[in-house]
Amino acid sequence: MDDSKLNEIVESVVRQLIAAGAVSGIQQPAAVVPANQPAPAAAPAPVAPPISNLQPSTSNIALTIDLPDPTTDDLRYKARVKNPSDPAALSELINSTTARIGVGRAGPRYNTASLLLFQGDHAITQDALYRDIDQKLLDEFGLFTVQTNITGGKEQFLLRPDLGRQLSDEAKRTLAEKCVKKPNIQLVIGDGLSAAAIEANLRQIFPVIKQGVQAAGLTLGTPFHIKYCRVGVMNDIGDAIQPDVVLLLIGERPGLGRAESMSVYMGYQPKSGDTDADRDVVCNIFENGGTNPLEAGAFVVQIAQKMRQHQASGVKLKLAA
Ligand code: B12
Repeated sequence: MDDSKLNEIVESVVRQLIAAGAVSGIQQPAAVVPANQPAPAAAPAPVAPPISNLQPSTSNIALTIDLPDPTTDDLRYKARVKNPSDPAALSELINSTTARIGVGRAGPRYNTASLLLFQGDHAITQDALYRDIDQKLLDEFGLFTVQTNITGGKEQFLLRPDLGRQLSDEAKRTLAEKCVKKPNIQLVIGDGLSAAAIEANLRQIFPVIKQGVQAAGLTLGTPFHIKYCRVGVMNDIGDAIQPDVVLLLIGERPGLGRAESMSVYMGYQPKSGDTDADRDVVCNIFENGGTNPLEAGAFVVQIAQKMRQHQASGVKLKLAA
């Protein structure tokens, strides 16, 4: 399609958006009035600027399209099937699940609302992945930070899971200096694949684990935070601190629009060479629909006690218990 045809289509869409009141903030210089039309005498009807004028970097025109946030519950779970034969049943179905159902279609394609929701949810996911855990939250719990062998930021973290499983030399020195050695339980907080997951759950789960460990008469090591953290780093933690049990709170890989899900990975005396077969996990920890963080806190302390009792974790614990 040539540019003039494309411009025509874009201009027609913008005209319709203006007529529908969905567009504001277009400041049109006189020059955008087509040359073959006489200049309007007064109160001109809005005329869509040529496509080149819609790019703020090349002109002083700012185009704002105000649409409601598609990720709010009201819009996310709105039935969009045209003329459903049983609207009440459709609503019930939609309310019974967080899955994307009853979204309707535009011919064989998604409708605009579904597309915008996908894009909004994708942005939530990206934010959770690329953001660091809020420093204020870490300070609230007195957590100091050490790093794995990732030196190239989140991009490298995503591309090199192997480096995210190794504590840096500096981290090992810091742990040697600051941490109580050989505690019964070592609690560690890692960003993993979602900072939002730690931010959503730490305030609830941390005190429950702390109290649960104390109530069981066990010692809790010095808790800390690992930046650029993968599950396998538990081995290096075990080598550095030699606890009975490591509890690693870590952000799970986010789903589309769901970034608050956290896991606790656990291992009995983890050490170099251990694999996931030596570990256990309590997953999908989040409020309203997942494993409640308060319950999860109590549950992981129980599992830790079981690990100590059987001196095993992972597959070995399943065989022993
Ligand atoms: C990605 C993923 C995988 C990937 C891991 C690959 C990778 N390198 O990332 C693959 C496809 C290999 C996988 C396999 C399995 N997985 Co898986 N996995 C997930 C998923 C979707 C995300 C995990 C995550 O975000 N981890 C956090 C990041 C930061 O960790 P990471 O260091 O990058 O990656 C490690 C962990 O993901 C870990 N891991 C992944 N799955 C499991 C399962 C168990 C039991 C353990 C101990 C560790 C583990 O393996 C990775 C390498 O160390 C979760 C869903 C969820 N809600 O958490 C399920 C999930 C954790 N997996 C699960 C299961 C059951 C398994 C399998 C046992 C399935 C099977 N029967 O073979 C295997 C065993 C895995 C193993 N490593 O030995 C369950 C665990 C349920 C439970 N409470 O026991 C979950 C919760 C899915 C579910 N809802 O059923 N998994």
